[in-house]
Amino acid sequence: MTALLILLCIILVGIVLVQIARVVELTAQIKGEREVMRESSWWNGVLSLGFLVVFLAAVFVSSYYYKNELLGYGPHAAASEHGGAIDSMFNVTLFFTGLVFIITHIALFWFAYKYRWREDRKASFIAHDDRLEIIWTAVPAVVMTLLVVRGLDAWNTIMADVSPDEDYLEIEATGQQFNWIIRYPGPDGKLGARDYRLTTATNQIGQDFKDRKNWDDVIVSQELYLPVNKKVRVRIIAKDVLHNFYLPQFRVKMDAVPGMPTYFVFTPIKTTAEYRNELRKYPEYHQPYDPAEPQGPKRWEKFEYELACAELCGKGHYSMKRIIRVVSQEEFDAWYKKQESYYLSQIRGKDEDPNKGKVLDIDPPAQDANAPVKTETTSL
Ligand SMILES: [Cu+2]
Repeated sequence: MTALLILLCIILVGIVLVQIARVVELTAQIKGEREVMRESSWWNGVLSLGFLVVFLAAVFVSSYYYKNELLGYGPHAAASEHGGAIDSMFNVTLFFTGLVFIITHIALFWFAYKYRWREDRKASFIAHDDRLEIIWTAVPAVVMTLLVVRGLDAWNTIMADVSPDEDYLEIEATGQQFNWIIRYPGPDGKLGARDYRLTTATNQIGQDFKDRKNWDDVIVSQELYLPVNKKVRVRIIAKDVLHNFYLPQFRVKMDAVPGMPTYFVFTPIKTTAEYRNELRKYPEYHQPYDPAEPQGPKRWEKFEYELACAELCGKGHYSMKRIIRVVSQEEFDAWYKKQESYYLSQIRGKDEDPNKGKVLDIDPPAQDANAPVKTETTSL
C-alpha cells in the first residue's frame, strides 16, 4: 500500500513539473523570451544574495554554538607543555582560512547577482592580467609560507628529542589488533632490547631476556600512570597493521608503524584531578555521567585522560582505548613500586627463560637454596 502511494506521489510530482514547464513556455511566448530571461536571472541573483546571508549567518552561529566541542576551546584545553603551541597554530590557520572563506563566498554570490544577464550588457573577454595574477599568486604564497614556517618551527620544538642529561621517563607503546602493549622500564629506567624473532604467545613483544635491562621491565595492563611535570618519551611501534598513538588532551598523535619505530616527547602539566576541577566550570560537565543514574557521579568527576588508537585498524579498533592517570610524583612512585616485572612474574624459570638454571641477582634470596651452580653477579 505504502509503495503504491509513493508511486502515485512520484507520478503526481512528475505531472506537476511537466505542467510548470508548459506554463513557463506559454508565458515566454506571450511575454517574449528576453523578458522571461531577464526576470529569471534577476530572481537567480537576488536568491543568491539571500542564500549568502543565510549561509554566512548559519556558519557564524553554528561555530559559536559548537565552539566548546572543539579541541583547544572551553573544556578541551591542552594538558601538556607543547599543547598551547599546537592550539595557537590551529587558531592562526583558522583565522587565515576563515578570512579567505568569507571573502570568496561574498564574492561568489555577489558577482552572481551583480553580473546577472541583462540585454544591454556584454561579457568582456580578459585574456590576461599581470596585476591580477601577481596578486593571487603572491598573497597565498606569503600566507602559506608564514603558516608552513610557523608549523615547522612548532614541529621542530615538539619533536626535539630528549638530551642524555635530561630527567625523563621513557615508556613504550606497541600497537596490535586490538590493544596497546605498554612497557615501563622498571627501576633501572631503561627499556630492554627487543627482537621480533623472539615473539611468542607469552613474550608478545619479543623482549630479549638475555638483556638484563629487560629483567625489571613492567608491562602495564590496566591504567597508565604518568607523573605530572615530567618529560615522557614514548617509543611507538606496531606489530601488525598501522595504529596511531593518540592522546587528545596532550595533543600527541603519532602513527604506530610496523617495522618503523617512531617516538613522541611531551610533558603533562595538569594532573587528572586538576583537569577535572577545570571541567567543573562547564555546565555540561554537571550532567550525570550515567544518564540511567541521575543521582550518580557527575561527568566532571568521572573524567579520565584517554589513550585512543586514531587509525582505523580493524573491527576491534574501538577497544584500544586506555585510561591515563596523571598524578603527583609521590603517587606515581607509590603506584610504580606495586608493578611487577614481567620477566620475574611470567617468564622466570619457565622453558622460555633463556636464563633458566642460572641464578640471577634479581632472584629473591629464598630461591638460592635450590639454585644450580652457575651464578651471575651483575647488579641492577
Ligand atoms: Cu589500532
